[in-house]
Amino acid sequence: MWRIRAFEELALRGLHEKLVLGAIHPSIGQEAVAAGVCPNLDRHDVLLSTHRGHGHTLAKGADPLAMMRELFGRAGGNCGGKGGSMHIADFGVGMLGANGVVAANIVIAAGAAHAVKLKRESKVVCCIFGDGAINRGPFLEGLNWAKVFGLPVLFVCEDNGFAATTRTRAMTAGEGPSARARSLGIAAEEVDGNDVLAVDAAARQAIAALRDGGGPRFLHLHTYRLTGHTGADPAAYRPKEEVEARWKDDPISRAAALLEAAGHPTASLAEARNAAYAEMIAAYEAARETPFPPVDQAFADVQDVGDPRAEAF
Ligand SMILES: Cc1ncc(C[n+]2csc(CCOP(=O)(O)OP(=O)(O)O)c2C)c(N)n1
Ligand SMILES: [Mg+2]
Repeated sequence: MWRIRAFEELALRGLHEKLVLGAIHPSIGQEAVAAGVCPNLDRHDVLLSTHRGHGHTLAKGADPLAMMRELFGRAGGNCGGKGGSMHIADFGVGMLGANGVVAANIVIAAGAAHAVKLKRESKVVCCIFGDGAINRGPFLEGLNWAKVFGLPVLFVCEDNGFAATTRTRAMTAGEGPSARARSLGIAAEEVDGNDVLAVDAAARQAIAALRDGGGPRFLHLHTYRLTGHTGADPAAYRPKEEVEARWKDDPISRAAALLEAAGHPTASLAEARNAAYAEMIAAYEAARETPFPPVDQAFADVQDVGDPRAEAF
């Protein structure tokens, strides 16, 4: 969680210093979701993420330097510096992609899991999406498909209470994410998403059930976005007091308190924090010094459609 927090604080610094090209969506306050879910996946398991995907991607094992280069549009970024924050993919660690289209990753996850089934592979697929995504059509399509074909997908609803500037509750009919999953016969569990141990336990159990061939599972994790929707959003649509109160529920402080209560030395917690910041500061500085991709590579790898001029007619 410290590594994710440090990466995103550095990414925000990069935004303010105009090093980041495009928008970034920080997950500060939501780190227990990434850290609780993703380490339960093996390297070859598949992960699908959202526009708010830095934490998920890091926790799946992606290289922070490649990610920082991607945010800065530099050569050596995960996608050659051409995707940016919302399109980071790293197939080497099973990270199939962040996604700027809300809910699109849900149907892609169903497709990836169907491929796993057809090829008789042992992988599982994990799809993390926001609470806003459950109000788009692909949510129903993806869950229905996964259930009908008994596919190994863990659907994780990372519920931070907001869809951009809107409180999701006000836009959601019925009982919400878990109830919708259960209505399709998918086993669903609701967990405090700021309690990293609870998330870890629920994810471990659900993933074990997937590996046993039990079909899709659903986790509804309650958390809170402590920053604005994007790095540039002052979040004026919610009272300052609400955010201040939520800082008291910061998942990192909570985990640190648990560790200290269990007798873990405070000094070693500080060491872990310092190591995380040192790693991410080094990534930031190295990315800043990395050249942009060469101009003659501008269109390489951008779209795999053969030659559109020849094929259009
Ligand atoms: C199909 C689509 N509609 C609208 C948007 C604009 N948009 C970007 S993020 C977002 C809110 C998503 O909320 P949620 O799924 O809860 O994710 P969160 O931002 O809270 O992590 C919206 C509406 C989009 N990217 N894609
Ligand atoms: Mg949300």
